[in-house]
Amino acid sequence: MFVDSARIFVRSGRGGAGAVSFRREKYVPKGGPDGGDGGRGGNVYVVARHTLRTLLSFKYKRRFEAQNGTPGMGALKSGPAGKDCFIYVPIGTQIFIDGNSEPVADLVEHKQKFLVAKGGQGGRGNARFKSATNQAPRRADRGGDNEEKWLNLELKLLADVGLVGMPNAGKSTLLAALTRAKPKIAAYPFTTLSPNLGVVEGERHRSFVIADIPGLIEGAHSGSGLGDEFLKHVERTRVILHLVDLSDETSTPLQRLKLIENELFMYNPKLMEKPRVILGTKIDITENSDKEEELRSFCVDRGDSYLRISAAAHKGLNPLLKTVWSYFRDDQ
Ligand SMILES: Nc1nc2c(ncn2[C@@H]2O[C@H](COP(=O)(O)OP(=O)(O)OP(=O)(O)O)[C@@H](O)[C@H]2O)c(=O)[nH]1
Ligand SMILES: [Mg+2]
Repeated sequence: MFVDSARIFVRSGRGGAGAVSFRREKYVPKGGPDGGDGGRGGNVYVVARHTLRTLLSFKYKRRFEAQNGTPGMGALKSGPAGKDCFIYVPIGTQIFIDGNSEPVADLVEHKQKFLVAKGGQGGRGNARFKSATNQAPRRADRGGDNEEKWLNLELKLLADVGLVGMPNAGKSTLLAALTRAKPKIAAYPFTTLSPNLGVVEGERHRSFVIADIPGLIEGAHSGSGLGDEFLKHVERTRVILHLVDLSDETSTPLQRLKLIENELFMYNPKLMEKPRVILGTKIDITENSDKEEELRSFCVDRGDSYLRISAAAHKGLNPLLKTVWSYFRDDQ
Protein backbone atom coordinates (compact mmCIF):
# COMPACT_ATOMS: atom_id res chain seq x y z
CA MET A 1 0.00 0.00 0.00
CA PHE A 2 1.07 3.52 -0.67
CA VAL A 3 1.28 5.48 2.56
CA ASP A 4 1.66 9.17 2.07
CA SER A 5 1.06 10.52 5.51
CA ALA A 6 2.36 9.54 8.90
CA ARG A 7 2.14 10.67 12.49
CA ILE A 8 5.22 10.36 14.65
CA PHE A 9 6.42 11.30 18.10
CA VAL A 10 9.78 12.99 18.59
CA ARG A 11 11.74 13.78 21.72
CA SER A 12 15.06 15.52 21.96
CA GLY A 13 17.61 14.78 24.69
CA ARG A 14 17.77 16.62 28.01
CA GLY A 15 20.90 18.55 28.73
CA GLY A 16 23.31 16.86 31.15
CA ALA A 17 23.61 18.53 34.57
CA GLY A 18 26.71 20.49 35.45
CA ALA A 19 28.86 18.81 38.12
CA VAL A 20 29.62 20.08 41.61
CA SER A 21 33.06 18.89 42.45
CA PHE A 22 36.23 20.12 44.18
CA ARG A 23 39.80 19.31 43.43
CA ARG A 24 41.30 16.82 45.78
CA GLU A 25 45.04 16.94 45.80
CA LYS A 26 47.52 15.75 48.31
CA TYR A 27 48.65 18.57 50.55
CA VAL A 28 46.05 20.95 49.15
CA PRO A 29 43.24 20.82 51.67
CA LYS A 30 40.96 23.24 49.91
CA GLY A 31 41.05 22.49 46.19
CA GLY A 32 39.06 24.83 43.97
CA PRO A 33 35.84 23.89 42.20
CA ASP A 34 36.37 21.61 39.21
CA GLY A 35 32.87 20.47 38.22
CA GLY A 36 32.61 20.21 34.42
CA ASP A 37 29.67 21.18 32.25
CA GLY A 38 26.98 18.76 31.21
CA GLY A 39 26.70 17.83 27.53
CA ARG A 40 23.89 19.19 25.44
CA GLY A 41 20.97 16.89 24.66
CA GLY A 42 20.74 15.41 21.17
CA ASN A 43 18.61 17.15 18.53
CA VAL A 44 16.03 15.46 16.35
CA TYR A 45 16.17 16.27 12.63
CA VAL A 46 14.02 15.25 9.68
CA VAL A 47 16.16 14.75 6.56
CA ALA A 48 15.13 14.25 2.91
CA ARG A 49 16.62 11.38 0.95
CA HIS A 50 16.16 10.76 -2.75
CA THR A 51 16.32 6.99 -2.29
CA LEU A 52 13.07 6.91 -0.34
CA ARG A 53 9.68 6.89 -2.00
CA THR A 54 7.06 6.46 0.70
CA LEU A 55 6.36 7.08 4.36
CA LEU A 56 5.58 3.39 4.82
CA SER A 57 8.29 2.73 7.39
CA PHE A 58 6.54 5.02 9.87
CA LYS A 59 3.77 2.49 10.18
CA TYR A 60 6.19 0.35 12.12
CA LYS A 61 8.30 2.90 13.92
CA ARG A 62 6.67 6.00 15.32
CA ARG A 63 8.85 7.13 18.21
CA PHE A 64 12.11 8.90 17.65
CA GLU A 65 14.28 9.98 20.55
CA ALA A 66 17.65 11.61 20.70
CA GLN A 67 20.03 10.82 23.56
CA ASN A 68 20.28 12.85 26.74
CA GLY A 69 23.48 14.77 27.38
CA THR A 70 25.80 13.19 29.94
CA PRO A 71 26.32 15.07 33.24
CA GLY A 72 29.56 16.92 33.76
CA MET A 73 32.29 15.29 35.83
CA GLY A 74 35.01 16.25 38.22
CA ALA A 75 38.40 17.42 37.05
CA LEU A 76 36.67 19.84 34.68
CA LYS A 77 35.52 17.05 32.43
CA SER A 78 32.49 17.99 30.34
CA GLY A 79 29.87 15.37 29.72
CA PRO A 80 29.57 14.30 26.07
CA ALA A 81 26.62 15.63 24.09
CA GLY A 82 23.72 13.27 23.47
CA LYS A 83 23.62 11.73 19.99
CA ASP A 84 21.35 13.46 17.50
CA CYS A 85 18.52 11.50 15.95
CA PHE A 86 17.88 11.65 12.19
CA ILE A 87 14.54 10.74 10.64
CA TYR A 88 14.79 10.03 6.92
CA VAL A 89 11.91 10.86 4.59
CA PRO A 90 11.35 11.04 0.82
CA ILE A 91 11.81 14.29 -1.08
CA GLY A 92 8.49 16.12 -1.17
CA THR A 93 7.69 15.56 2.51
CA GLN A 94 6.06 18.36 4.43
CA ILE A 95 6.30 18.58 8.20
CA PHE A 96 3.41 19.77 10.35
CA ILE A 97 3.63 20.34 14.07
CA ASP A 98 0.67 18.64 15.64
CA GLY A 99 -2.55 20.55 15.17
CA ASN A 100 -1.24 23.14 12.71
CA SER A 101 -2.56 23.35 9.20
CA GLU A 102 0.50 25.14 7.82
CA PRO A 103 3.66 23.12 7.40
CA VAL A 104 6.77 24.26 9.25
CA ALA A 105 8.98 22.79 6.56
CA ASP A 106 8.83 21.49 3.07
CA LEU A 107 11.73 19.24 2.18
CA VAL A 108 12.22 19.50 -1.54
CA GLU A 109 15.91 18.69 -1.96
CA HIS A 110 18.08 15.70 -1.23
CA LYS A 111 19.80 16.08 2.17
CA GLN A 112 17.71 19.08 3.16
CA LYS A 113 17.19 18.86 6.91
CA PHE A 114 14.98 20.48 9.46
CA LEU A 115 15.36 20.62 13.24
CA VAL A 116 12.13 19.38 14.80
CA ALA A 117 13.16 19.06 18.46
CA LYS A 118 16.11 20.85 19.99
CA GLY A 119 18.13 19.18 22.71
CA GLY A 120 18.41 20.87 26.12
CA GLN A 121 21.54 22.88 26.86
CA GLY A 122 24.19 21.33 29.01
CA GLY A 123 24.23 22.72 32.56
CA ARG A 124 27.28 24.67 33.72
CA GLY A 125 29.49 22.97 36.27
CA ASN A 126 30.44 24.67 39.51
CA ALA A 127 33.86 25.62 38.16
CA ARG A 128 32.08 28.31 36.15
CA PHE A 129 30.63 29.92 39.21
CA LYS A 130 33.90 30.64 40.94
CA SER A 131 34.39 34.31 41.63
CA ALA A 132 36.49 36.57 43.81
CA THR A 133 33.87 36.47 46.52
CA ASN A 134 32.95 32.84 46.18
CA GLN A 135 35.94 30.56 45.89
CA ALA A 136 34.01 27.40 46.58
CA PRO A 137 30.66 27.62 44.81
CA ARG A 138 28.37 24.69 45.38
CA ARG A 139 26.17 25.76 42.56
CA ALA A 140 25.81 24.13 39.15
CA ASP A 141 23.07 24.30 36.54
CA ARG A 142 20.77 21.45 35.88
CA GLY A 143 20.59 20.38 32.26
CA GLY A 144 18.24 22.26 29.96
CA ASP A 145 14.82 20.81 29.21
CA ASN A 146 14.16 18.76 26.15
CA GLU A 147 11.28 19.07 23.71
CA GLU A 148 8.74 16.51 22.74
CA LYS A 149 5.94 16.73 20.23
CA TRP A 150 3.82 14.92 17.70
CA LEU A 151 4.47 15.62 14.06
CA ASN A 152 2.44 14.90 10.98
CA LEU A 153 4.41 14.11 7.86
CA GLU A 154 2.80 14.39 4.48
CA LEU A 155 4.28 13.35 1.21
CA LYS A 156 3.38 15.30 -1.86
CA LEU A 157 4.85 13.97 -5.05
CA LEU A 158 6.95 16.37 -6.97
CA ALA A 159 5.76 15.93 -10.51
CA ASP A 160 5.78 18.49 -13.30
CA VAL A 161 2.73 17.22 -15.10
CA GLY A 162 -0.38 15.70 -13.55
CA LEU A 163 -2.82 13.43 -15.38
CA VAL A 164 -6.39 13.82 -14.24
CA GLY A 165 -9.65 12.38 -15.48
CA MET A 166 -12.39 9.94 -14.67
CA PRO A 167 -11.63 6.28 -14.04
CA ASN A 168 -10.89 4.44 -17.30
CA ALA A 169 -10.12 7.64 -19.22
CA GLY A 170 -6.78 6.18 -20.25
CA LYS A 171 -4.39 7.99 -17.89
CA SER A 172 -2.20 5.01 -17.12
CA THR A 173 -2.15 4.01 -20.76
CA LEU A 174 -0.88 7.49 -21.63
CA LEU A 175 1.80 7.36 -18.94
CA ALA A 176 2.94 4.00 -20.32
CA ALA A 177 2.99 5.38 -23.88
CA LEU A 178 5.07 8.43 -22.99
CA THR A 179 7.48 6.99 -20.42
CA ARG A 180 9.12 3.77 -19.36
CA ALA A 181 6.72 3.40 -16.44
CA LYS A 182 4.71 0.18 -16.43
CA PRO A 183 1.50 1.02 -14.60
CA LYS A 184 -1.33 -1.45 -14.34
CA ILE A 185 -3.91 -0.88 -17.08
CA ALA A 186 -7.33 -2.48 -17.21
CA ALA A 187 -10.86 -1.94 -18.48
CA TYR A 188 -12.36 -1.37 -15.07
CA PRO A 189 -12.51 1.80 -12.95
CA PHE A 190 -9.99 2.41 -10.18
CA THR A 191 -7.32 0.23 -11.67
CA THR A 192 -4.81 2.73 -10.39
CA LEU A 193 -4.85 2.81 -6.60
CA SER A 194 -1.79 4.91 -5.93
CA PRO A 195 0.11 7.43 -8.01
CA ASN A 196 2.54 6.28 -10.68
CA LEU A 197 5.40 8.44 -11.83
CA GLY A 198 7.19 8.39 -15.16
CA VAL A 199 9.94 10.48 -16.67
CA VAL A 200 9.83 11.93 -20.18
CA GLU A 201 13.31 12.58 -21.46
CA GLY A 202 13.94 15.27 -24.01
CA GLU A 203 16.90 16.79 -25.77
CA ARG A 204 19.87 18.27 -23.95
CA HIS A 205 19.24 16.25 -20.79
CA ARG A 206 15.95 17.92 -20.19
CA SER A 207 13.18 15.90 -18.64
CA PHE A 208 9.89 16.20 -16.88
CA VAL A 209 8.03 13.93 -14.50
CA ILE A 210 4.44 12.87 -15.08
CA ALA A 211 2.18 11.69 -12.27
CA ASP A 212 -0.70 9.37 -13.11
CA ILE A 213 -3.17 9.48 -10.25
CA PRO A 214 -6.24 7.37 -9.50
CA GLY A 215 -9.40 8.31 -11.39
CA LEU A 216 -11.65 11.03 -10.02
CA ILE A 217 -15.42 10.90 -9.66
CA GLU A 218 -18.12 13.27 -8.54
CA GLY A 219 -17.56 14.15 -4.88
CA ALA A 220 -13.85 13.32 -5.07
CA HIS A 221 -12.91 16.61 -3.43
CA SER A 222 -14.70 15.53 -0.27
CA GLY A 223 -13.50 11.96 -0.30
CA SER A 224 -15.69 9.96 -2.71
CA GLY A 225 -14.01 7.17 -4.62
CA LEU A 226 -10.34 7.29 -3.88
CA GLY A 227 -11.15 10.86 -3.16
CA ASP A 228 -9.08 13.80 -2.30
CA GLU A 229 -6.23 11.72 -0.96
CA PHE A 230 -4.36 11.99 -4.23
CA LEU A 231 -5.49 15.39 -5.46
CA LYS A 232 -2.77 16.94 -3.35
CA HIS A 233 -0.23 15.53 -5.77
CA VAL A 234 -1.75 17.62 -8.51
CA GLU A 235 -1.40 20.79 -6.45
CA ARG A 236 2.31 20.88 -7.12
CA THR A 237 2.38 20.11 -10.80
CA ARG A 238 3.08 22.83 -13.30
CA VAL A 239 0.70 21.58 -15.97
CA ILE A 240 -2.45 19.51 -15.83
CA LEU A 241 -3.38 17.12 -18.60
CA HIS A 242 -7.07 16.45 -18.37
CA LEU A 243 -8.13 13.27 -20.17
CA VAL A 244 -11.69 12.93 -21.41
CA ASP A 245 -12.69 9.57 -22.84
CA LEU A 246 -14.51 10.27 -26.11
CA SER A 247 -15.79 6.69 -26.37
CA ASP A 248 -17.74 6.83 -23.11
CA GLU A 249 -21.42 7.30 -23.89
CA THR A 250 -22.81 7.58 -20.38
CA SER A 251 -22.68 11.38 -20.62
CA THR A 252 -21.25 13.95 -23.01
CA PRO A 253 -17.52 14.65 -23.02
CA LEU A 254 -18.20 18.27 -22.04
CA GLN A 255 -20.29 17.16 -19.06
CA ARG A 256 -17.46 14.94 -17.91
CA LEU A 257 -14.91 17.71 -18.31
CA LYS A 258 -17.03 20.07 -16.22
CA LEU A 259 -17.67 17.46 -13.55
CA ILE A 260 -13.97 16.83 -12.98
CA GLU A 261 -13.08 20.52 -13.19
CA ASN A 262 -15.66 21.19 -10.53
CA GLU A 263 -13.97 18.64 -8.28
CA LEU A 264 -10.59 20.23 -8.85
CA PHE A 265 -12.01 23.65 -8.09
CA MET A 266 -13.78 22.50 -4.94
CA TYR A 267 -10.62 20.84 -3.71
CA ASN A 268 -8.49 23.92 -4.31
CA PRO A 269 -9.51 26.83 -6.55
CA LYS A 270 -5.84 27.41 -7.41
CA LEU A 271 -5.82 24.15 -9.35
CA MET A 272 -7.98 25.82 -11.95
CA GLU A 273 -5.42 28.57 -12.44
CA LYS A 274 -2.79 26.13 -13.66
CA PRO A 275 -2.12 25.68 -17.35
CA ARG A 276 -4.22 22.84 -18.67
CA VAL A 277 -4.33 20.81 -21.80
CA ILE A 278 -7.56 18.97 -22.50
CA LEU A 279 -7.10 15.63 -24.21
CA GLY A 280 -9.89 13.85 -26.05
CA THR A 281 -8.79 10.20 -25.75
CA LYS A 282 -9.34 6.87 -27.52
CA ILE A 283 -9.73 8.44 -30.97
CA ASP A 284 -8.84 5.06 -32.48
CA ILE A 285 -12.29 3.79 -31.52
CA THR A 286 -14.37 6.94 -31.92
CA GLU A 287 -15.44 9.08 -34.83
CA ASN A 288 -15.12 12.81 -34.76
CA SER A 289 -18.55 13.78 -33.47
CA ASP A 290 -20.64 16.84 -32.66
CA LYS A 291 -20.16 16.06 -29.00
CA GLU A 292 -16.44 16.17 -29.39
CA GLU A 293 -16.76 19.42 -31.29
CA GLU A 294 -18.77 20.83 -28.40
CA LEU A 295 -15.93 19.92 -26.02
CA ARG A 296 -13.25 21.27 -28.33
CA SER A 297 -14.91 24.64 -28.92
CA PHE A 298 -15.62 25.05 -25.21
CA CYS A 299 -11.92 24.57 -24.42
CA VAL A 300 -10.59 26.66 -27.24
CA ASP A 301 -13.03 29.51 -26.55
CA ARG A 302 -11.67 29.95 -23.08
CA GLY A 303 -8.07 29.71 -24.25
CA ASP A 304 -7.10 26.11 -23.36
CA SER A 305 -5.41 23.77 -25.78
CA TYR A 306 -7.47 20.84 -26.98
CA LEU A 307 -5.74 17.84 -28.51
CA ARG A 308 -6.99 14.47 -29.76
CA ILE A 309 -5.00 11.39 -28.88
CA SER A 310 -4.98 7.65 -28.75
CA ALA A 311 -2.43 6.43 -26.26
CA ALA A 312 -3.14 2.83 -27.27
CA ALA A 313 -2.57 3.50 -30.98
CA HIS A 314 0.14 6.12 -30.36
CA LYS A 315 -1.75 8.82 -32.20
CA GLY A 316 -1.35 12.49 -31.47
CA LEU A 317 1.44 11.96 -28.96
CA ASN A 318 4.05 14.13 -30.69
CA PRO A 319 1.86 17.24 -30.78
CA LEU A 320 1.02 16.53 -27.15
CA LEU A 321 4.68 16.34 -26.13
CA LYS A 322 5.43 19.49 -28.06
CA THR A 323 2.69 21.34 -26.21
CA VAL A 324 3.86 20.08 -22.84
CA TRP A 325 7.49 21.00 -23.56
CA SER A 326 6.39 24.52 -24.39
CA TYR A 327 5.51 24.97 -20.72
CA PHE A 328 9.04 24.08 -19.71
CA ARG A 329 10.80 26.05 -22.40
CA ASP A 330 12.31 28.58 -20.05
CA ASP A 331 14.08 25.89 -18.08
CA GLN A 332 17.80 25.29 -18.61
N1 LIG B 1 -9.04 1.80 -27.73
C1 LIG B 1 -8.37 2.43 -26.77
N2 LIG B 1 -8.42 1.99 -25.52
C2 LIG B 1 -7.72 2.64 -24.59
C3 LIG B 1 -6.94 3.78 -24.90
N3 LIG B 1 -6.38 4.24 -23.76
C4 LIG B 1 -6.79 3.39 -22.80
N4 LIG B 1 -7.59 2.43 -23.29
C5 LIG B 1 -8.24 1.34 -22.54
O1 LIG B 1 -9.09 1.90 -21.55
C6 LIG B 1 -9.07 1.12 -20.36
C7 LIG B 1 -8.66 1.97 -19.17
O2 LIG B 1 -7.31 2.43 -19.37
P1 LIG B 1 -6.40 2.92 -18.17
O3 LIG B 1 -5.19 3.49 -18.77
O4 LIG B 1 -6.25 1.82 -17.16
O5 LIG B 1 -7.34 4.06 -17.58
P2 LIG B 1 -7.09 4.96 -16.28
O6 LIG B 1 -7.58 6.31 -16.62
O7 LIG B 1 -5.70 4.84 -15.83
O8 LIG B 1 -8.09 4.28 -15.26
P3 LIG B 1 -8.07 4.29 -13.64
O9 LIG B 1 -6.70 3.92 -13.22
O10 LIG B 1 -9.06 3.27 -13.28
O11 LIG B 1 -8.47 5.67 -13.25
C8 LIG B 1 -8.09 0.00 -20.64
O12 LIG B 1 -8.82 -1.14 -21.03
C9 LIG B 1 -7.24 0.52 -21.77
O13 LIG B 1 -6.72 -0.51 -22.57
C10 LIG B 1 -6.91 4.23 -26.27
O14 LIG B 1 -6.25 5.20 -26.65
N5 LIG B 1 -7.65 3.52 -27.14
MG1 LIG C 1 -4.96 4.17 -14.12
